[in-house]
Amino acid sequence: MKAQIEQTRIAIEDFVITDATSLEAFRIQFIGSKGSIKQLFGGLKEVPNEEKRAVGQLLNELRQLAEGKFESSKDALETTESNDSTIDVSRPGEPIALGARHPLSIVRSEIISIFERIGYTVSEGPEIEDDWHNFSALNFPPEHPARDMQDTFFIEKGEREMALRTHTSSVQVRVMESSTPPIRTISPGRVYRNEAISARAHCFFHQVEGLYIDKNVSFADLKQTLDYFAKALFGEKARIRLRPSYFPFTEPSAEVDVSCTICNAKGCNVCKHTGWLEILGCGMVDPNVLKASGIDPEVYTGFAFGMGIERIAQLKFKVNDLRLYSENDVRFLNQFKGVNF
Ligand code: 2NM
Repeated sequence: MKAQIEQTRIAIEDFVITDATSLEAFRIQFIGSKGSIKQLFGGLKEVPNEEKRAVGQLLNELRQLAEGKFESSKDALETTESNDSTIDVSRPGEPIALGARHPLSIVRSEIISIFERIGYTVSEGPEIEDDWHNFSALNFPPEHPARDMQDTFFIEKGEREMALRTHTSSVQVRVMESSTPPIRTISPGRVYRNEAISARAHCFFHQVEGLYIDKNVSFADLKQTLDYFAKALFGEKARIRLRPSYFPFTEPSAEVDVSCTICNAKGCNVCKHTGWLEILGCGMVDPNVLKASGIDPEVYTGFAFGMGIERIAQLKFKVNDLRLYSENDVRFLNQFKGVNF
């Protein structure tokens, strides 16, 4: 009996199962109701009483061996079968929902690309600034209203008082301090103002400011640059006009309007029947600003300009509420699917 059990054990181990047919043959030969294990169990009654216990245990182990081999072979066959026959590789995939770029990102990329074409680099700086880079170096007098708590978010940072930058001109101060002219750079970035949130104002928005410093840079260079920019952004038909203005960091200063692209300057709701849309501020960098950053105003001159990305995006995409830019409502964002820059 023990010899028969041993033979069967070897036969089980040597049996090669490669497919469903050999699996079934294995089951019939060893596990089935007429299989060899059943027969061996049948012979148990012939075994002398004092050996029954030991032989019974050997038979149980034999059955476990056969059943274990059967189950694991069956599992292995099922996974290989599904690998090579149940997956239809020609079936079309499930569509993946595509996102859209944010309108402010689209417009920022477009503005950067327009200025990169005429040799401007992109510079970035910290959003938490000191008084020097945000105000003093930019010729803001100590009592200027922008330095008021009502207009600027101030932060205690250790011993020093810091502020959330109110414009990216602070980045340009850092560029002027750390390099020598010629300088041609734009600084896109987020800026903060202490304002109540409404359709027309937000406590943060996005700017691109530009700076060009070299020998003999003139106001005419500024006008040509802005004319090129307006035509590149709004189309060849766009024209610009400059109105005198005031900024602490430029002298003279101007505000720039572009001819209304919506009504072709004929007059509509968006341009309030003026035919013109305000898009940016600019001017010749004040000699005090150059001096503060270590650039000699007797040798160099420069121009600077600044614009709000929200404002440009509003004109390009007819967005009528500033809050839409930061609410992340997918019904708003999905409208920019496929709009590329
Ligand atoms: C504006 C308008 C006019 C400006 C000035 C400077 C700097 F750093 F050179 F002084 N950067 N940007 C500037 C000038 C910004 O935004 C409406």
